[in-house]
Amino acid sequence: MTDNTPGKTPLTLLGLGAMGTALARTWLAAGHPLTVWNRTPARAEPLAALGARAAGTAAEAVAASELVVVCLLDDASVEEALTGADLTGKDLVDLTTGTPGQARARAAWARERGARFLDGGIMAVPPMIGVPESGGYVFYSGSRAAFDTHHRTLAVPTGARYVGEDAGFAALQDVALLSAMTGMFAGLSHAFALVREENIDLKEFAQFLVDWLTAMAPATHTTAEELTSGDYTTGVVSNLAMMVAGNTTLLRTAEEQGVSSELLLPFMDLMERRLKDGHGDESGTGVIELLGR
Ligand code: FVH
Repeated sequence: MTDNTPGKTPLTLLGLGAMGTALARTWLAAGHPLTVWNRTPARAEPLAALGARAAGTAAEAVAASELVVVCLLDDASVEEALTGADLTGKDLVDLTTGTPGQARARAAWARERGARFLDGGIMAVPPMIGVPESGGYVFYSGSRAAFDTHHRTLAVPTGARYVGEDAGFAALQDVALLSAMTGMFAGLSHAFALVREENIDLKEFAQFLVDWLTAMAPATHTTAEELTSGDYTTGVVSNLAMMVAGNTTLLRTAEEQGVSSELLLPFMDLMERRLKDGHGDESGTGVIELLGR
């Protein structure tokens, strides 16, 4: 059965950790016949009570459905779980977080075994699964035909965004977003460290932070436009020379507050290098030139 036939597509899910369990619950709630397998069998029991069929081995679980979803700890666990399973004619969807290189290698590995392959990068945490208004989604890349066949089933737990035939693109964009998030959390940590010892209402301050970051976020589009055009100097609102001068105030404030600047310094060092290279009239986009290949 495919998404083009009446009824609910049966599927198999390998991996019942926090994410796998959340996914499984939504497919069961939507009425999809679901076969599950987990290395530690006890984790399948609550799902079996909800109607899932618990397979004794991964190979048996794979044999049960044309659509096989894996959501395991890492790529090594995918290899381990699928060794010995017959993937001929299967559509393998790998929601395990990994690198673009791992996704491309896994795609080739699956194709050699007769399967179509989709890699998925989950942009959600388990409580967002099955909650459409949470804004969660999964990036998918790899076989367009497999995505088209199973789009409706894959979109049951959370949104589904297909980003290309290159199997590495989902992981690449997943990791790029997670990397941006890491920078955001670094900034938030520094900001809270600056104010937390003062008589400042941290909950009110949190709202100031959210409002400010929300107001700044659209600058992301300007960065994309500048990178696309290669022009970093036209219409610049805040130039690099001004920002580097402003960094002195950020660093002195950290010192006054007794807070380490270690989260800020690597980025500030790059800004200074770009300025020294003679690009003071640019926006901050030129810093990216110092990072890439
Ligand atoms: N949870 C989250 O917030 C994030 C959100 C974004 C996406 N990630 C990725 O999703 C993958 C699974 O994450 P998870 O939250 O389900 O992880 P755990 O709860 O730790 O469950 C791990 C499952 O993997 C099984 N497992 C581990 N090693 C092996 C192995 N060698 N062979 C077979 N299975 C293995 C483990 O089994 P068990 O410990 O219960 O026996 C769990 O089923 C992950 O890539 C996140 O980065 C989640």
